[in-house]
Amino acid sequence: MTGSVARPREGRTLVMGVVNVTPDSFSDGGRFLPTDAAVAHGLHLLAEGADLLDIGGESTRPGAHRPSLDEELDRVVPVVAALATAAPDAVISVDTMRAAVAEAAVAAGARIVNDVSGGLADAQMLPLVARLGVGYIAMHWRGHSADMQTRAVYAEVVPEVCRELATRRDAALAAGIAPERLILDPGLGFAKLPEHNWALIAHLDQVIALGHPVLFAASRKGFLGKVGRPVGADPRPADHRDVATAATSVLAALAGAWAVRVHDVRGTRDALDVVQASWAATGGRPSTATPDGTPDGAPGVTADGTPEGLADGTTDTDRERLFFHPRFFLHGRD
Ligand code: PMM
Repeated sequence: MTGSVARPREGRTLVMGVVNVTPDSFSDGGRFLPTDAAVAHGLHLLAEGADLLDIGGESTRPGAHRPSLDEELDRVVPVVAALATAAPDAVISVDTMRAAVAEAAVAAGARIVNDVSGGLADAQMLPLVARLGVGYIAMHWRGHSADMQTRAVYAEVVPEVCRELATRRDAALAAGIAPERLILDPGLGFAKLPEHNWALIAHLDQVIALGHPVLFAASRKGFLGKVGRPVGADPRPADHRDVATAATSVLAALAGAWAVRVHDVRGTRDALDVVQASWAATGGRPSTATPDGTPDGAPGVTADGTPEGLADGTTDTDRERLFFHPRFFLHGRD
């Protein structure tokens, strides 16, 4: 991070739990491919404190090949539908680059489309999301996973990623996606070498300065397997990277990230609770008042950091307002 420490103006950094319904994701491929296993895992992550669930049916690990549309639909839609029924309060995101999958998942209960291609993989995606009126996560991306690492070429990674992400932001807004429903993501590990990921982590404030909530997704990625290891040594295996992941989640929260996308929800919540507690010691959560001191009606958070209104009795509309309220997701520097 550069400059002073920043934090979300309201509330805490949210935790998005990963449910990969794939045979080949790098850290959990195959474990949650059966629908029942994926649904049970999603419910487990919610019980551990996930604020959102991200359901995906396509592995995007470097070198991965794409499933067919039908395969992806068959993996994702029954899981979204079952989770939306079993946990009607859960905020479900669908991790897909295909408009047809996004449309079916939203019909089944998803409220956010997480598109790692930022609208580049499917020309129908941005207009579809605009029409559906759901949340949209646009990630920095330079091409499909099969050969994306050949595109990890930057003169200056941070300004280049910010510039390319700003282009996707502008395309999303031009397609009619409401600005308060747009979330940006620097795309760690996608066409990026370890040094690129570290530069983006160190300068996450510049991504946040693009003016939208930022999703940070470092969980168990390869560069975390190499950190602290001697040159030439085997990297830590993916399921031994959760402590390193939690450390990056703390960095992201301090920088003002909106949410972190992680496999280990419980450990992440513990780590982010530490951030929350340290903020509490310096005066509690920031006020929801406007800069001139008048209340603006924006949602606040309860003492434990839960967004107000997420308790029983909250309507869909209220919840949408809480999760997408522009001020709730406005981040800035103190
Ligand atoms: N990374 C993966 C999958 N989906 N979505 C967003 N928005 N950002 C990411 O960095 C991202 C993603 C790959 O990780 P996984 O195989 O563990 O899900």
